[in-house]
Amino acid sequence: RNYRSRTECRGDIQRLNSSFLAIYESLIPPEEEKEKQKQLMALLDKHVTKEWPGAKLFLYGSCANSFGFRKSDIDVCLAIGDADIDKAEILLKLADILKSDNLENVQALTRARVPIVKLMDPTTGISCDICVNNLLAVINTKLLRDYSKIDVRLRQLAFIIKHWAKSRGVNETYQGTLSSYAYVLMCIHFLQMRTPSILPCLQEMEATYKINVDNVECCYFDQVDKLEGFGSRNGESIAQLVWAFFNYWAHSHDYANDVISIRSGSLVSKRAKDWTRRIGNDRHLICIEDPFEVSHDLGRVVDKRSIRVLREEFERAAEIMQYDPNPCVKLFEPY
Ligand code: 3AT
Ligand code: MG
Repeated sequence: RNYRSRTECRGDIQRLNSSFLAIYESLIPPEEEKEKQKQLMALLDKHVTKEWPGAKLFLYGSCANSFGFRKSDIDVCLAIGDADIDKAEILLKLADILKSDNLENVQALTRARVPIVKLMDPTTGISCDICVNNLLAVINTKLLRDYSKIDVRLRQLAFIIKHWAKSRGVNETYQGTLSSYAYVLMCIHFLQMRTPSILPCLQEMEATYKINVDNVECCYFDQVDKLEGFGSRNGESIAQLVWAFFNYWAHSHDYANDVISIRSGSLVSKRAKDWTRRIGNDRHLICIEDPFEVSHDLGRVVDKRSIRVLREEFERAAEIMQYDPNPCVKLFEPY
């Protein structure tokens, strides 16, 4: 096999656009789902503000960042002003309150990495995880949503990549592969790096949004409606981008030296971040910098075994995109 980066894409690539767009369309959640989410949020809000009058609930993750598929669970963050609270205590109390309402499978998981209350609402059929004071996730959700408004190709690409990752079993952090959040960051970075670029770097522009959360300064240009047409100098289609994305991660990315960074809109070196060696469980075999918690590598879940699985999957996908007469079947074949 030829492991070198291919610069020549197959000649009939444009023929594949309609299949990718059809897959994208089929995964978009219908409007009714938004209504049901609001209904459940209103119910939760009623209980929460009764017990903690100053508290607020925020949606975060895929139900709010615009990268969610239909029938997804929702992620909710309970923001209680006080930083010194005992999260476990709050979650146990919250679970008690919610059990008394018509909600099912209410459980407090206080020892999880991110402690949560889980529940299912039989009225809307929606399952939901509620965490406490995870405000950085609320802010990174807004950043992702803002990026998605600039050029529709981001949402299309990220849907295809997430769908591929879920089909191929490489979207499982507990098995050492990557989170959906990490895949979306990879897509944003990839579109920032096209020539001409399809996405700008919002954190390098004049900040119109500034907030300090957990001692992290989060600021970026969020007036994205002013950036309409930003990517229009680049005419690449979704099929070309999917091809190039897999080709990049299969054959061009320098895993030994580079960190992808949407914060800077470029690659940064592992050496500059001191991510060249294993520290504790952080091996840094594929490096994806969090846009706000910059010491945080989203690739840290990846180990010696799973990096091979991931790279083989990128290579398989690149191969299919280059040669398969009907890539949309093979690409998403269950593993
Ligand atoms: P699914 O559609 O549920 O697969 P998602 O967008 O909800 O995808 P995740 O389940 O990976 O994504 O994570 C939920 C949110 O939590 C997304 C992001 O706002 C936040 N998040 C996840 N992992 C991290 C992380 N390692 N650091 C900071 N924020 C994170
Ligand atoms: Mg989620």
